[in-house]
Amino acid sequence: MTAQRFSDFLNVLNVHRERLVSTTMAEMFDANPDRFLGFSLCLDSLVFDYSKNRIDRNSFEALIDMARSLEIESLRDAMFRGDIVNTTENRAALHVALRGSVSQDVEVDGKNVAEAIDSVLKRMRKFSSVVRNGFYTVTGGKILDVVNIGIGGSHTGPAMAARALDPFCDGPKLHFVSNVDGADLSSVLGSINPQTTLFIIASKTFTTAETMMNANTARKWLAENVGEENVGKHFAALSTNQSDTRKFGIDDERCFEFWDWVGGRYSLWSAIGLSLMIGIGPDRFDEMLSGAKTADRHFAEEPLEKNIPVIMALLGIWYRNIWNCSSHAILPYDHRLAGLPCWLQQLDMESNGKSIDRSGNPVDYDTAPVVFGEPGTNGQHAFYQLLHQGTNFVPCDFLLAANAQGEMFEHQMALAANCLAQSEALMRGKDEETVIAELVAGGMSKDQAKSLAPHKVFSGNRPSNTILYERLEPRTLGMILALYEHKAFVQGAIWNVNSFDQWGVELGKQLAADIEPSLKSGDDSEAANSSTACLIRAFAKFRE
Ligand code: G6Q
Repeated sequence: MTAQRFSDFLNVLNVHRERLVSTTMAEMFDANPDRFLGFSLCLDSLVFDYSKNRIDRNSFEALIDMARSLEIESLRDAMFRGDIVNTTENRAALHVALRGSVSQDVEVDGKNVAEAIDSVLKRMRKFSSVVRNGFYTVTGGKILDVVNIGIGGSHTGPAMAARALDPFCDGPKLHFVSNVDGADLSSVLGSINPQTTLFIIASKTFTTAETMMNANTARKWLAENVGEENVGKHFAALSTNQSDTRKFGIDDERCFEFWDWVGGRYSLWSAIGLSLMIGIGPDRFDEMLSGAKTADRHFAEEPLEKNIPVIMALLGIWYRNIWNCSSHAILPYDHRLAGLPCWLQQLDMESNGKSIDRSGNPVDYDTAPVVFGEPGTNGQHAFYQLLHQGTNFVPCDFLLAANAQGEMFEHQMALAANCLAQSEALMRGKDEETVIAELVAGGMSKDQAKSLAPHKVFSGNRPSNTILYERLEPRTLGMILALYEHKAFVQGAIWNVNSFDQWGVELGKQLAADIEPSLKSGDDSEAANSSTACLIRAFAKFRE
């Protein structure tokens, strides 16, 4: 029997769409007042409400059947076993091992994974404690500022988590520099004292152009300020490439290793988390790992129909492939999660923004949607117009903490009310009759009300998930992030793409290396076309 493919299920799912297309979610709630109970799950201190989706029991079961037929469970088990799931790079994807979620005997290249992780974690704990306690001294004494220099996966995770866990950051002040745009580095350099700063160069390869340029500039700046002989102690490195970290002048004792089986965008849990660990302390970092482990266990053990990341993934696929939604909004009503949409953008779009399947053939269906978002309520005053009245609906994830850290009661109630109101408004909408009645009650003539009404109608029936959690603590953050990682995994497995490579970022890098000399010299003769040539010329002119 030939293996089943995702496209084999599209017809079945489309039949469910046809059946549901004229049924509203509001009608489904009316027909089943207990709908929430049937379409929600709890994990630890987190509630996942997916009842405001355009599904009924039959379509939900069809999605689950599809996941089961496409052997999601065995693909998941292969990842947890350390099989080569990243086939184009011939690597395992063992980020789950970083939170202790794989068996103790998993080996890669003859080396025990759990032992390797444990030994680096121990060194990270020791180093971060010494830095936090002020026992690691540099030119000006103890470390007061830590600057993480990295980009992509070596930046987004720790920067997002440091912001999310800011109330727990009781160590040196954390800064993050990623962009090759000098504005990024210079604004940080302008705010720190070189004598009391530790730079952490976070780069798996230690060859990434932006990171190395920022690292070299920081090194020069330090040498000018503390003397070349003192520079070394102001640096630590997080990398798989120890020969280059040595060449840069960083002692092995301050080089924290990770491995090629940790993908960049999955690396927060590895040595890449060192800056965060210095900020929040090793115990809280452990709590974050333990939250992620709880999500791992849930993903690995719960049946598909009770499995939060599986359901998140299937709903995403339902909207992407059956309802043609090309975007997905991440709406944290938790200001500290402001970096989450950006982190998820990379996670989803780099993992699953692919059009070639795992066997090298073009896919004949859509894959990852565009992910975007802003913290509530800021987004409400910007792009929610489109969410409520745009021509296509955008599936949304709302995230809400019941308790805020350092809470201001009135603010928290207003924030939470807005969050619940938005998902309700998206679902319920407002019909023309109601709009007219409201306008007339407000003193408008019936004719005026009728002509204005179409602009004020909300079609409603727009789906969303809500993730409600007790409080944004390290453990909760770990759980939320790992749930989303597994969601991306399941989507990639169903779309049959390799979620762990990112060849799509290479071409631009190659061309930048070709173009940079022309920009420096102002000679456009090598430019590939008239657009690039003229832009090089105009650029040179503006710089005269
Ligand atoms: C993520 C990608 C990418 C990577 C950066 C930084 O999954 O691989 O975002 O993290 O390009 O790479 P280095 O850590 O090697 O500098």
